Amino acid sequence: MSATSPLVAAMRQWRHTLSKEERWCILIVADPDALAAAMALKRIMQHRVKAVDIMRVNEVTRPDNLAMIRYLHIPVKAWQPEKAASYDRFAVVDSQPHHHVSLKDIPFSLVIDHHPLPPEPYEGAQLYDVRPDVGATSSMMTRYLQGLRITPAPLLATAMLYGIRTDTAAFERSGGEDDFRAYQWLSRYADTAILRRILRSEYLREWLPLFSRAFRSLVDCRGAGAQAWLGEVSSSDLLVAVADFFTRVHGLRWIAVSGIAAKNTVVVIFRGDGSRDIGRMADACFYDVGSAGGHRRLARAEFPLSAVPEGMKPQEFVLRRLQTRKLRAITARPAAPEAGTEAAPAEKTAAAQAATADAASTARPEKAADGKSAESKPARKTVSTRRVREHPRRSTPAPDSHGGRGNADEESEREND
Ligand SMILES: [Mn+2]
Repeated sequence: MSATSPLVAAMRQWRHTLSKEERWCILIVADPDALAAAMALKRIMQHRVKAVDIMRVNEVTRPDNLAMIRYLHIPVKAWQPEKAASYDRFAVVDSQPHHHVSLKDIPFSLVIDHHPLPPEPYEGAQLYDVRPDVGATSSMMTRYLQGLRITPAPLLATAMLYGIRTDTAAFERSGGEDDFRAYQWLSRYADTAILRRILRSEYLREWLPLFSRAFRSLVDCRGAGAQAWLGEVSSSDLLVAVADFFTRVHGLRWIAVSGIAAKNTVVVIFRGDGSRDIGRMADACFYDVGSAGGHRRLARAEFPLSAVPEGMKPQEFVLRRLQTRKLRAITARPAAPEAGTEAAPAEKTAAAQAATADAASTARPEKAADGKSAESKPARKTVSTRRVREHPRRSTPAPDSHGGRGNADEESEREND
């Protein structure tokens, strides 16, 4: 209590300066934490100003975030810079002015955030609270609500709970005492049925035909595994969403979901239960045609469509390799006598990073440690006559991290912060 009391005092003081004449705009880079923090700030300002609008400077496309806005009735609108003149004052939460081009030149009166401090101090804000040691801005806002003796309504409490949950990956990735206590307190007021509904909003309606393709094409592979072919997809994220779905099927030890993503590239997304090293399997199946690798439970391979022999369908090519390839020895291979302990670090790195990025969209992201350690090793050229490409393709990381989280939309940049 005492540790944050000066902050609460500052907030109280700031609240006294609010004027009924002023129209406020809260700008956010929309993700669950930002949306929740904006709702909380709006609640704190309620009845003390003429109007408060919440505006987002990015698009929202993730199904769970769309569900959050919809079920919690969050009044967020797209920011239109030409309307800036209709506001007297601006606030930003869960971001700082230097984070986004649309925020850069706006004179903010209030900044509350938990991302790292800016390179140069921000001048001009009446209330400035940036604490990188906190797991979520929603946790900071919870402390303010408590200090101001505001009991959050169920929808606000649910939003903040979801904000904390998302930013900390349910306390698996980050989150300290402040976040934990905030979470406990908010839980008393939140609507758990709505929270569950949001958590379960993993798919968009327009993705359903892909699932139908996945079920129709599903074939068993090497005993307890399976593969599904989705054909052309607009983004490899969709392959990730479908592959993640299959991890819920008990008895399926691993799944490979593949399709043709942009630019004639075949992408194979692997998910496993950990009973076998799926990263090594991805490597074994596709190392010689593109980039392939990952971790024990997550992996990814990418190769150009041109690597598929003439007269063979890409799905046959993928299946044949999945069924017949043997794992490569982890120790030195004849073609590369200087080999370290890992096979083909260069390829592994790109694919492992991509696999890690994919994982950001799942509830339990794997650590990036493997990818990083591979990165630190010198890249070794693989001598192979079958190689199509000398250099591993850098696959685009999946946008969805809540944090982490796809960047055509809100998550793309920061979903996982
Ligand atoms: Mn945040």
